[in-house]
Amino acid sequence: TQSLRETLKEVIPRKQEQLKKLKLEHSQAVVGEVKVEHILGGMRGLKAMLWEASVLDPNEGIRFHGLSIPDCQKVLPSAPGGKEMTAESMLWLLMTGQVPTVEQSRELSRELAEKGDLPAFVEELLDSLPANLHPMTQLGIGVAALNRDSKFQAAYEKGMKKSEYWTYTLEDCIDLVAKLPALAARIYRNVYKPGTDLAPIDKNLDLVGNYSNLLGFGNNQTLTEYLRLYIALHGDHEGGNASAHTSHLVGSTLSDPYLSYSAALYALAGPLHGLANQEVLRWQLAMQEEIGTNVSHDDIKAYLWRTLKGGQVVPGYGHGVLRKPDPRFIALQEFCQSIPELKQSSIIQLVNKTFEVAPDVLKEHGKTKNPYPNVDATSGCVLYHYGLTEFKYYTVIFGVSRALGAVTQLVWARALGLPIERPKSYSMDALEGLIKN
Ligand code: CMX
Repeated sequence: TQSLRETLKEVIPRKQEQLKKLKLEHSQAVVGEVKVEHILGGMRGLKAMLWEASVLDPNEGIRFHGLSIPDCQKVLPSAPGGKEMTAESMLWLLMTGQVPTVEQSRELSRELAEKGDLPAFVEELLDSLPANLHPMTQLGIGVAALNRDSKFQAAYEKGMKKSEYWTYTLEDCIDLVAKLPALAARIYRNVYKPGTDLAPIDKNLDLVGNYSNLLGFGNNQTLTEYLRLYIALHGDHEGGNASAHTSHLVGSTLSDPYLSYSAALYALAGPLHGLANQEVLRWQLAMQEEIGTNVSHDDIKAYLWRTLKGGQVVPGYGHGVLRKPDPRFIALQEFCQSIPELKQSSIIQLVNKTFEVAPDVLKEHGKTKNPYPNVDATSGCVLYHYGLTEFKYYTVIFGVSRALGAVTQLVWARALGLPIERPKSYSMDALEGLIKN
């Protein structure tokens, strides 16, 4: 059976050829235009990045190498005894464009588990951080510190060839993904369960199985399966979103994967991006507290208007690219509907009811280009239902997941020899000058 490295060695030359041909034959082809609205509007919709693993369609949502979420749910291997796709199956698909066999996916699980322990100095560093430092800040610190052992950086210092960049990058990326559960779980323990023991990493478990175990939820199979689905689904969302783009930008300077992904985490930590899942729960719980559990559609409508009239955004709704309900939201909702206990949960019912009302209210409000829910509208509720109630921690789980896509692109960017990013900027005066000419 072919390993991940062997598969990549086969796939990469084909992609390198494809890039060569694109450069040679189509360098001057026009695929869009740059308008002032792009420069003033956060570059929304501007076609300006190469990103291999996934492409986001405004109506259909995300496709990973052409596979939709339901496709992935059908074909990607699950963990022993489970049904949901595993993080390593998704990682394999993102990296290679191929669906791994069960054996390949299990082998990758084993490698990740074997590399999962943290260096002692990183454990000590995390243990020294104050419990009131946001868990996302801690995660970024931990990930950056792992770069002491960067194989890419060490090889760069020795003077490796450009053609070898991707191999060392890949080793760092695998090490980084392997260590995320221990890192993220140690932060959870330190902040919320001080003094308790952390389980050792089980070499026979998949990445998320171990993560759930380390968090202290290993006995809850439903939550573990939910986490597998959640982490696979959040893995990649093409390249322009703030976290993926940050990792790509920093990586383009040949900073190693640890520094690149640490930077990405701080983009994910913003309330308009990954922090939204923490905000959704805070907002839904405040709604529950204000109007009770047995709420009517009219109650929710009134609450939504109070949020909007207060000048706030409705968290979990809207998107920079999507123009329909997020298929990741749908997949997580379907998971909830398939488990009777979750179907009965008051917080999950409230999320559902909000979904029945919010799009019309947002349409009437008339600002957002997308009045539908994104994945964050529901992702925290199952965690909350099963007792993972510390919602400041939720973005950390997103952070464990988003590494899958970010590290994939780091490997591809080095394999394809992509250059340092350096777009052109203008002052308003200079822009006015451009417009006049
Ligand atoms: N509630 C209220 N107003 C909203 C809104 C929402 N959920 N979503 C967008 N708008 C407003 C914007 O603030 C903007 O208002 P101004 O013109 O006053 O600045 C206007 O509608 C147009 O915005 P847009 O083009 O539709 O959306 P953007 O591409 O600028 O922003 C996003 C996208 C996600 C930041 C925005 O929809 C938002 O703030 N949503 C709530 C936060 C959220 O759920 N974020 C998570 C996104 C998924 C993720 O990255 O994890």
